[in-house]
Amino acid sequence: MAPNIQSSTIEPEIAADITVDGSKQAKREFKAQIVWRNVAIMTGLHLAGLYGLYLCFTAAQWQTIVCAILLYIISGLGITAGAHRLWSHRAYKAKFPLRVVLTIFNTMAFQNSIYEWSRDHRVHHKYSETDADPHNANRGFFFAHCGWLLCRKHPDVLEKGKTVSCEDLLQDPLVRFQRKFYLPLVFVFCFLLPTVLPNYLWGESFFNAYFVCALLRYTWTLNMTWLVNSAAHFWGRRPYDKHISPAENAVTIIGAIGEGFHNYHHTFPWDYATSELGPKFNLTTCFIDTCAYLGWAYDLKTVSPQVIRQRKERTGDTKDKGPYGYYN
Ligand code: ST9
Ligand code: ZN
Ligand code: ZN
Repeated sequence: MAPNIQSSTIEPEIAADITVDGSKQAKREFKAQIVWRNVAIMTGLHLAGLYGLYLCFTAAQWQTIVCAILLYIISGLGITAGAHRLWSHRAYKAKFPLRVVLTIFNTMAFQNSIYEWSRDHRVHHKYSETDADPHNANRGFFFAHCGWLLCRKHPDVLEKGKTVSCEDLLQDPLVRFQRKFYLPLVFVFCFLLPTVLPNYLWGESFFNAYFVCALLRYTWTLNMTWLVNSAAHFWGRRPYDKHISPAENAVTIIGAIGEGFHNYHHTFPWDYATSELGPKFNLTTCFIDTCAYLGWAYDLKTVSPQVIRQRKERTGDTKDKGPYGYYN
């Protein structure tokens, strides 16, 4: 988002390189710069989300709560089936009507434009757990979760990010349109409609609808997404590649509607199902399968069971059978 923002410098981090003679030499000094505007907005948003949760138990109608849950799933699909599996990884192809639906769902999620989200995500996969990874988990749980959105990016992200091609994204007119009119579209789909529809359809107050269906639902969906970068890069089994941090994480498998099979996903990022279990425990895969049945999604990419088995034998942690030891 807008780069002309107030920021301040915190603890310097020295990146050191080992030279040929073995001595350490300071290569470059990197000072993380906090963006206070983002800190203020995110703090306010989370406080408002908590107030929305309070309203769920005190004042909101049950239809409003059901609506918030549905909007969490819908906007979540805009990230998982849209920005992630379709646009970032090209794990399947989608016809125009499905891309329109996913663009609307994605805008409702307000997690940066499809272009920006996919660019950061491709860089995350290519330079995972290095300074060039926008949410480098080696900088700690909080940084990977949301700290990376509260400070300026490491110079390596910008520098090495240039090596990651994103031209294909801009060839999609919907991606270009969403990027061009991003903030007005976010206002309509993330905040206005979730506030107005509950009032129009079942007479909920604008106040309750705004705090529950817009702010609480948005905060919740953000955190379920962020957990994939934080929790699923720290905790869980690694049956496919024990040498990488991403793990099969049960909480995010459910909360991020199928995106928590993260050891599998980083090993086979092109698989549209993000898991060898197919649609099991994976609402997003069920959604894409349904779209494929309707003819809206096609060319679904998968990995053969033989390749998966060989990879598990070669690099997997043999103690780890997968989530809950479900498969081997
Ligand atoms: C949000 C995103 O929450 C969440 C993403 C999560 C990803 C999860 C992935 C896990 C797998 C999928 C699981 C899905 C599960 C879903 C479950 C759902 C139920 N490469 O960024 P700027 C260059 S957003 C190459 O401003 P600063 C580029 O030239 C929340 N180049 O950097 C760019 O200019 P332009 C709401 C790059 O100034 C320029 O640098 N949004 C790259 O350091 C400046 O870029 C917010 O809170 C790159 N990767 O600012 C907004 N990146 O764009 C927060 C940058 O014109 N963001 N460049 O081409 C900001 O305010 C700022 O971005 C900043 C950094 C302060 C963080
Ligand atoms: Zn990851
Ligand atoms: Zn990915």
